[in-house]
Amino acid sequence: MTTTLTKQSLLGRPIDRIDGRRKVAGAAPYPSDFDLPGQAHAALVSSTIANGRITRIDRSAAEAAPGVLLVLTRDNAPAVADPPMSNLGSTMRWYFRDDRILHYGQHIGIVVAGTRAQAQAAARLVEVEYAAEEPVLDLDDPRATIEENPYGLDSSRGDAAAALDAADVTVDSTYTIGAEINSPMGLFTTVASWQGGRLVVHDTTQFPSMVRASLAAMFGVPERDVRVLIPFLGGGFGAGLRLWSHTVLTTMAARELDRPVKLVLTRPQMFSSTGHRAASRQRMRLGATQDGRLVAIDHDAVAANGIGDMLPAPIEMGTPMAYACDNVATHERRAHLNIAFTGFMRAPGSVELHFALESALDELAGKLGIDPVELRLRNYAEVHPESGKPWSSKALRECLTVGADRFGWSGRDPSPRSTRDGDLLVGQGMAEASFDFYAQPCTVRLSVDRGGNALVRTGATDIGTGTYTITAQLTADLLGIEVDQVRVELGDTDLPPAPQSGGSGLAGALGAAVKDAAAALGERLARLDGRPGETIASLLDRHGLDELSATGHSDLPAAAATTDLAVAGPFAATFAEVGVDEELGVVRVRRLVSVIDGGRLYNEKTARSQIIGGTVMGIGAALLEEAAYDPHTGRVANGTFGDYLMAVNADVPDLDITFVGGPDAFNPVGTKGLGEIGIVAVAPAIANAVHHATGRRIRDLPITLDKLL
Ligand code: MCN
Ligand code: MOS
Repeated sequence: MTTTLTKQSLLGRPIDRIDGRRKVAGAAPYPSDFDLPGQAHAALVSSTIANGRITRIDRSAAEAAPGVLLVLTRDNAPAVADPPMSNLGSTMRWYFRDDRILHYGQHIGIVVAGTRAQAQAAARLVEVEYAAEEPVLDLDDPRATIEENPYGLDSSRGDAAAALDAADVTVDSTYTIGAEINSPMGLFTTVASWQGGRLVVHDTTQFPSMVRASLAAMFGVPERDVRVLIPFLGGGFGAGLRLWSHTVLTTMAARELDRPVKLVLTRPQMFSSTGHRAASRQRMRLGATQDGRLVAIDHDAVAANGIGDMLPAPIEMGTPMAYACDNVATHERRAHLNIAFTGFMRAPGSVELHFALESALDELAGKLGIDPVELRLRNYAEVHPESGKPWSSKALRECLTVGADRFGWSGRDPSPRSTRDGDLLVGQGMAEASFDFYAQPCTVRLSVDRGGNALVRTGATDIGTGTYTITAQLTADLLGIEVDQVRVELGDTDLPPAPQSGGSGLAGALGAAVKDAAAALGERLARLDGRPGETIASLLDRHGLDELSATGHSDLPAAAATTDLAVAGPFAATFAEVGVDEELGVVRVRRLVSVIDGGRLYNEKTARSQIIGGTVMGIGAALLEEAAYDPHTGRVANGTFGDYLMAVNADVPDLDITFVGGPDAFNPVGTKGLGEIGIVAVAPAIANAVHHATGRRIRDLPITLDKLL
């Protein structure tokens, strides 16, 4: 195409975020920043029991309270249709469908008033009577409804049972993880207004097209009459991948009142309204030969789910692909409990699997007397272990070797309790990880104008990952212009249809669509007979054209179905050093090295930020994060930022992050997802380091001090 090809590639360069200045100046509007003329404010009424039925609701005191405009409960709410299943396989269970209470904090009603304080005060005046039953909160509770093989992903190759029996050495361990709550900084917000039959919603979501489709179906309006806006999002970490009931209630209230309504969840409400990583228990059985060849993996997993809820976050999915092993069996179950509906939380399933698998491998390495890195290399899956196809890219070996080198792994004395630093026991552990990413079809519109500037538009959102920046960077690279000549518009479902920012899939899907658009535009420009080295601006100018546009599309799932490659996700190896104070049981992470294969990088800086963020979350998962349920009410008893502990700066050492690997052969831009892989190997690396330090194997996350005393 007719562009200047002399410049160096812009792709991969660590440029600053193009929206950075707006963000730090407070000029980037998050959902809670939107206020509409004439807007009223809403507050939720939530259940104070976790199991039972509503026997009576009395709205009268709330309705009589100052400033109250509307109180909606299931007694007076209009009927809505069920929402469709999203392409991530989840759907919302509409609470008002019946009088059942399924979990603590379930939304029972919405109160709308002139001010937020009035609405919140009145919400407390709604009287609710219940016929309460004891909640079922525990995975082991015999009253829990158990679903076998809920995703149809139970798998078997070879004969794992026979291979386990015949193995020289075996490990048989059970690992548990407590419930973890996605806790983005931005409180989830909905501002809904009906404008002449058309619904306009500012909503905290990672998946605007899904919210549009769901609200259209529920309220019986065509999709084109629903517009979802989310130009900036204050974090989601998966919480924004489902439609939640507060969005529906706010939309309903706005329609009933014919007035814009704004709802901002409170922090405690975030602990029961926007999903979480379900508690899980896994039994991992490994069999190996004396020289460290894996002959059997048997993986049994059970995870919690809400009652009547369906969320596909399978734990067993990555197990058969992890290592070259002839005999692998996986089984999964789902236990339906009186807990708030679960959601996706950064690397759902994969975090759980790798904690169990990588801890078990560490146990195996100890039994065999083989170095943990060497054990993984001996069982390296050179090709896809199930299909035998070559990977589209896999630099996991480099992750392991480069990581070991940077960490100084070879100097490690393998025996536990071998190293001290003053009062501390020092330990070093490692783990590897893989992750499947979910790119969905994406469409973009690309225009160039006579000034040589480009405009890229698509309905996806930027949840803090850098989508604006990498889109501008790729476009500039493809068109041979500067990054500041590209404007990017996102976060509006009136723009071309786009998938979720989730499943580490957006960058790949969007990039492929931009590349397609640039190629289409290139063809149109080529027909204008460019002169060698001529810029787009001059070409358009010479032909008296104001602008030229093209649409680009990507459908990576369709491409994956026909490729001869095994489409690989990203890979990682993490090495951790911890110091453990044995008298206090306190674990501190002293050093952490992660090496990542994310294929080709869009932007070395935003990519690194992704891995830093994932690593910090991983430290939280390893040592701090857990929702504690009150056994009688089912309430998350630590549902505030004071009580629910997450990793903060003081918990995080300097992080050493390196990228390895080259362009992926499947994705047209050569990239793989990066948003989730950073978390996956962190908790097992830390748990393995704690074992190396103390000789104690903690198989239950988080590793709180009571478990080490
Ligand atoms: N990137 C890159 N090179 C690649 C791939 C990605 O430079 N080869 C960088 C880009 O800056 C890109 C980002 O990584 O914008 C993430 O890309 P991708 O892996 O495709 O993930 P998505 O765009 O689909 O983002 C979702 C992902 C997920 S699933 C969770 S969970 C998560 C995450 O992103 N939640 C986040 N990172 C988050 N970061 C922030 N700030 N907030 C969240 O809520
Ligand atoms: Mo990520 S849990 O897929 O938003």
